[in-house]
Amino acid sequence: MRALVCLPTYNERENLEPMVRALGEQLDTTRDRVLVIDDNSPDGTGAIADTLARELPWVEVLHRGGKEGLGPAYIAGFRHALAAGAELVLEVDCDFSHDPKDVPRLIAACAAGADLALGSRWVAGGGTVNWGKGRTLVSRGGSLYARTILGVRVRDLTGGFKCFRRAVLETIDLGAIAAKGYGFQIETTYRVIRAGFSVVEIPIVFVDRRVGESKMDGSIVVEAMLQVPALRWRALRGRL
Ligand SMILES: Nc1nc2c(ncn2[C@@H]2O[C@H](COP(=O)(O)OP(=O)(O)OP(=O)(O)O)[C@@H](O)[C@H]2O)c(=O)[nH]1
Ligand SMILES: [Mg+2]
Repeated sequence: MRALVCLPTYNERENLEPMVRALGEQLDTTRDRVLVIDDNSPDGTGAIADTLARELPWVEVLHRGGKEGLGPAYIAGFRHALAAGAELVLEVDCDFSHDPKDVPRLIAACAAGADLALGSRWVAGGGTVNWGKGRTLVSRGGSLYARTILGVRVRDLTGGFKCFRRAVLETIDLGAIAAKGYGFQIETTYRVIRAGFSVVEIPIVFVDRRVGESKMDGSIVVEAMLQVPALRWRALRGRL
């Protein structure tokens, strides 16, 4: 298998089918796969995923017991991807904020040598559409805060559109990652940099979700803010 796309879902019934089909158009479905990771969505997203998996041989579903947050869902997806032999492992949101048409650009960056390719809003050519001042401030400010405290050059640390080479996920200690929300994205990228892998940022335009509800809340922002200095502290003490 070349690439496995991890697609975490929680109440994405309107988005899931169009998203999976749009991904199928961008992937080489003879050697790439999509893994839906559903946390027992009350709106029946899991059953829609099962129907898609019956129709499309390149779609798989991982059902989890209940909503545990994005971090644990992705870690379960990463473990599945490694066990299944994927060379590249991607993270993509199911709400069309990440354009499926950008997936080949992330894959190409890894094929060209990057260990981790990040879809980035905050490099030249990247950006956001339909974002209010508050949301822009949280995202830009969050990345600036994290990048300053951690001392890294990456500009978009909180994004969740990524492509990892498998060696990266085999090397970092997945079991040690505790963060669940944005903090999960910051922590994985920081661990990858600390482990000496190369990270490239690929400009993307991030579009606000059109359908369904956001699962973001203030507690996710607070978790990430507290976790950044803790990460740096652990790294300075040689424990990361
Ligand atoms: N399996 C699983 N998926 C989740 C969980 N929380 C969010 N997701 C999915 O993760 C992706 C990103 O979540 P969003 O709610 O869009 O969060 P966000 O992109 O930070 O916020 P928005 O700006 O509102 O889009 C979506 O595909 C969600 O369905 C969770 O606890 N478990
Ligand atoms: Mg979203």
